[in-house]
Amino acid sequence: MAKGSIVAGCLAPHPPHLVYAENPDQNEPVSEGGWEQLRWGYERLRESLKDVDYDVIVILSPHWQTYVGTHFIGVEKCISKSVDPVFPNLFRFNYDLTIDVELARAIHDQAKSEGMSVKMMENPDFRVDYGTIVSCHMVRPEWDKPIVSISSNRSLSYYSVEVMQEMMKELGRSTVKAIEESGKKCLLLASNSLSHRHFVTETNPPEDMSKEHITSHAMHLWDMRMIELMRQGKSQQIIDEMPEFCEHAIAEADGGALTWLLSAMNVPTHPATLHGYGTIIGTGNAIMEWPCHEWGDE
Ligand code: 2X7
Ligand code: FE2
Repeated sequence: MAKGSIVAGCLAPHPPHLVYAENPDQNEPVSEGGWEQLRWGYERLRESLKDVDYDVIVILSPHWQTYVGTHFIGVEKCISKSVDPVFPNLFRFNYDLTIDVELARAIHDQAKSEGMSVKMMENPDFRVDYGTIVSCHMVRPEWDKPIVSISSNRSLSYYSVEVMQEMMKELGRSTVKAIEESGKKCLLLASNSLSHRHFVTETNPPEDMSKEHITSHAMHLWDMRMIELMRQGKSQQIIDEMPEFCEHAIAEADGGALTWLLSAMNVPTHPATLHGYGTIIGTGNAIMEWPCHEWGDE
């Protein structure tokens, strides 16, 4: 069997506003559009991936929060409605998705053998979080690929950002090892915004773009700094600066997804491609791609 691989890694933010603005059949609320810069960014990402062959999407979302270990969905078919608890007016999405339980279990087993606390989530009535659904929908609206859904173990809340980083680095190493042994080609998604300070009131209508901007200049500077580091291939520096970034920018990378992604790609020195940047209720969001399939065997 040929060795499996990560074909690309992406930073794929998940504000529900993006799906709301797209008006797909699965979502109940109807919009007049909005957040086009980001939606055009996702268009460019989809275009870039269109001829890349892969079997499965592996995603870590900060909105599936687990406090005892990292969990993996272990149910093959998930069909239900996902409602954003903060924005039920924007996101009530009927989903029908398939989980690659075999690969999920392989990552789980590998992480366990490295001493991590892990669990397969086998409740058939489990409600998939909106972060997972939005990122997967924006990257692959056809929903024709199985996914592996990984929870965000909130070790930052229990311990510190340093503990979170160490755990996510190990989870990344376990993820790539299991992928290589599986023989599968995988697209990895870190589902998170960058700076995450948001407005506390909503405009009417929510898609009124005359009101959309970053919450502060400091947040803008952090977002631009992180994007530049990604564009320059300075992944190790991103990991090193993560504690300050999480604290100062209330960054959603606090859920561990970005550190996990960088670790799974072996902390790349290759530049990432920026497909789009934009704000959503004041938070900073970048769509980035590391095209690993172009790098060859390293
Ligand atoms: O989950 C989110 C987010 N990360 C950023 C902005 C708005 C809503 O939801
Ligand atoms: Fe979020």
